[in-house]
Amino acid sequence: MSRIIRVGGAQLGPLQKSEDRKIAIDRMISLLGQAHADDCQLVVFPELALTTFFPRWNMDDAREIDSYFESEMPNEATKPLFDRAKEHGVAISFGYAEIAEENGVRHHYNTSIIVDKTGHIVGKYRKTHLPGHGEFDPERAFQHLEKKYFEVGNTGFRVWRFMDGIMGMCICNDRRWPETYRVMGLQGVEMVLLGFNTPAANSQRTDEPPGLRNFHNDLSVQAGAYQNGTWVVAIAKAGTEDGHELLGGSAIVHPSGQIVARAKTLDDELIVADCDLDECNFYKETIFDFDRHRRIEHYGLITEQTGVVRPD
Ligand code: ING
Repeated sequence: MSRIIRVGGAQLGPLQKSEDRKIAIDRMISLLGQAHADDCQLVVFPELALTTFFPRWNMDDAREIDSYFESEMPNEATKPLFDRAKEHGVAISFGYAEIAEENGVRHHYNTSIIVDKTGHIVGKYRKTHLPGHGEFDPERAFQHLEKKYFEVGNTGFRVWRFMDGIMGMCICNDRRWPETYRVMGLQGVEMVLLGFNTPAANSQRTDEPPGLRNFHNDLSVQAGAYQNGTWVVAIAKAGTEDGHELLGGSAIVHPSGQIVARAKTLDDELIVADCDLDECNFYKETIFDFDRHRRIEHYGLITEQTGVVRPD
């Protein structure tokens, strides 16, 4: 038996600060059309797919900051994307900056959603691991102010029964933390959908060897896939935005940890793979049969302690 989903990874090239959402949506719809023509059933777009990666800019004006956020979804800008996906009968997932009103308080999250082929939002995830810093840092070659503009997500790492499998989401920096995948792995996840906007340079180590970021990107998603017996679909917004380069390297990773599809450019580019969810079973039933092999009596520090405590 097999449970094959043809997945399209819709990498986006750069979005300049001056380019509005319509440009992003038009390009997403074009990639969606390519995916539909290739019989994809699910299309995954990057983190913060609707705008430039604005955390690189130091802003203090609330209106300017909020101009990068969506206060409802779908909305006027994104409705064409929802409508076209429904027309094609294709499920989609994408990331955006979300303003959510909870108990009368407005919260700002780095969010991603899964939308089924009828246009209904079936899952929402809000980014847990916010990298970078919360205030302007003059020492850095460029800013990474996610801790300034976003709150830590309040959804946790959930999974959803979807398209005959179990799917989960994470966002960008989350992919570097093994806890991200393991919490979903403990819920039986078979495909993790994630988008990323990763600066190609290190703002704190300008002499970082070339290629190291690509290596860390692959290492993170391949390890997460293998160690939890799950597919991982990791899709970039790539290329140079207002002089700042973002990493490419979008990839679809098999539960074995092998990359089965990989973007070659730093532009809008569709990658496609037939992902058989039953390929997860061997790993979940043998080497990573958690119930048989894990020893939680020895893992206490992982949830009892946040930082490092060294021996005296
Ligand atoms: N971007 C980067 C990421 O985690 C980063 C930030 C890059 C942190 C490299 C550490 C090393 O891919 C986002 N948006 O999380």
